[in-house]
Amino acid sequence: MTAKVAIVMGSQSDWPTMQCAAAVLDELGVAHEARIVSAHRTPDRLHAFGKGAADEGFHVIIAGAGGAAHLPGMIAALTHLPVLGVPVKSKALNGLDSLLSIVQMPAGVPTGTLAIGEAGATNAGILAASILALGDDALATRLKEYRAAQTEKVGETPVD
Ligand code: RP5
Repeated sequence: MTAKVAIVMGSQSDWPTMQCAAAVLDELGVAHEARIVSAHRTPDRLHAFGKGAADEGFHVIIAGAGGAAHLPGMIAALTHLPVLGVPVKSKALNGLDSLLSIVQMPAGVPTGTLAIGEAGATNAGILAASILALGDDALATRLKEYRAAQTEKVGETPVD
């Protein structure tokens, strides 16, 4: 299966967070590919990835970074594909820096911005699947089943 979702991250240290996106995509049966692309340490790789992502066959890009998190925005500057940004929790500021770096894009170059950390990575995976499901009925069915199973797990009363 050709990967339609790219999961890119600024550093190896982002992988434990970004694995949550990979995990939910696996659960939904969506092929994906993960790469390390640093806006600051590998700017040429960033440029090549952003310019070439559509030609590589990707339809959605999930980009996670922490601190001065320029990766999602720079990728969005280089491609027309939807970019979902995941603010990775930083050591110094707990990810607030990452969130603000990703969310405040100038008009005309959007990044969809998710929550800080693992919840954001999981939701980026689900959102990527939702986007692909617009043109994939079987995936839409799996997504509805995933949501129904999640609802099913919520008890009506708390247990000790
Ligand atoms: C960012 O700097 C990365 O996305 C990562 O979240 C953060 C720290 O990177 P390392 O110093 O752990 O490689 O570019």
